[in-house]
Amino acid sequence: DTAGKVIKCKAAVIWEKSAPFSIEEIEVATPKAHEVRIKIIATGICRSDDHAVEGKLSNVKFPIILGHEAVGIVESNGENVKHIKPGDRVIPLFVPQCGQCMCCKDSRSNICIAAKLKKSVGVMSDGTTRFTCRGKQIYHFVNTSTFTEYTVVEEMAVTKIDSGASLDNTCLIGCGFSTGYGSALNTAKVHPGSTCAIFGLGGIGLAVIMGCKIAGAGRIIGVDVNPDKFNIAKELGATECINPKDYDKPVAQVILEQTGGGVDYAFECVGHIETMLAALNSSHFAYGTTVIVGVSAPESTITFDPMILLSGRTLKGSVFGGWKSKDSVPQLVSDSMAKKFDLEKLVTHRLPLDKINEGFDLLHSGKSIRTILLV
Ligand code: NAD
Ligand code: FXY
Ligand code: ZN
Ligand code: ZN
Repeated sequence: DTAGKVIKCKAAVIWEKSAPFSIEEIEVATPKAHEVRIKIIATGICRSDDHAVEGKLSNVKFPIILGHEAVGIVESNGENVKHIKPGDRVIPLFVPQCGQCMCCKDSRSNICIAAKLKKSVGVMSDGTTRFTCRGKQIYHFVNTSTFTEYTVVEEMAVTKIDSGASLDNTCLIGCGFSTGYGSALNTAKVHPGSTCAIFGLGGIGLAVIMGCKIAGAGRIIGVDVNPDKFNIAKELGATECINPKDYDKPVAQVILEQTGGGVDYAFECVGHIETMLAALNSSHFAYGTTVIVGVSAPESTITFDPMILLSGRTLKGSVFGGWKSKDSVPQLVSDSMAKKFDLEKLVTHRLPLDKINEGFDLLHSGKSIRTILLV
């Protein structure tokens, strides 16, 4: 029985910016009040983890334990944890839902104030961390930190899921699947018969396609500079795919020409300013909506003629697909168990946690969609 004791276990630590993952023995402290200690079973590799390694996410501090897309089992609770008990299957939530703040209480938003999206400093609410390694404090990542056998999160950043849910690809509901799927359904609110363009066909963009398809979109245009992604995009519902490298004019112009004036909904799932502008410029005047999902480098800015918006386009952003996390994740898990969508389509590789660096190599080479690390 480990409850009430410090746990020594294995984790993948990043000691400094751009360094490889180092498999280490760490100590995981007991959870304090309102905190939950979780045994991680499976965790996916998302491009945001790679952004963090490369110092492209604001306020990430090293050394750190990354990872935020996971499924696991509660090992023990701190005091005053109300709705979760040891043994429960859970998904950690990189966007928490405190239920008390003005954003949680407002039906228009899923971004809880406690998410501290732009100023998360990698510590728990008491200002300390629950991880140490070689005598040093190790920082947490976006309320989760899942590239480890055990983690500690706030109760508001974890939700109980069905006790029969798989302890494998269900991890994708913790980020990639839900982010893309919800961007189509909640943020864009794709309507039947509409035309959609998806820039970037990684885990996020492909999940957007799954959402567009379920919403009944008539045309779904996948855009990627890596044509190896086109088969899977079409299998999931893309009606056509465009490689910008095949044209000597801007891809937005190609899309305007092929759609008779632009798309109803454009999604940016890369994280580059150029593709954000291309998405915006490929949306139809008078009613087109563009959703930014990709995360750009800190301090980057975007410039465009305001006439773009004045003439009827809408530009918005979406974090975690607009889902209020604690409320929605259990239902998404149930929908997955009911085969409403197939998470396995997004999984290309499985590796043990020890081989995490190979998993990131696969992401860099463009060979993987999602790699699941089995912890
Ligand atoms: P990924 O690397 O698997 O996919 C990105 C895709 O974009 C790749 O297929 C790549 O070939 C393609 N691409 C690169 N340059 C391109 C270009 N110029 N034009 C068209 N396609 C191009 O990444 P992912 O895990 O799918 O994540 C995508 C983005 O979404 C990242 O920036 C990530 O940080 C972000 N993200 C945001 C949220 C959120 O809540 N908003 C959640 C998860 C991930
Ligand atoms: O991939 C999932 N989450 C990222 C770590 C952060 C996404 C939103 C960042 C907004 C500042
Ligand atoms: Zn992610
Ligand atoms: Zn809140």
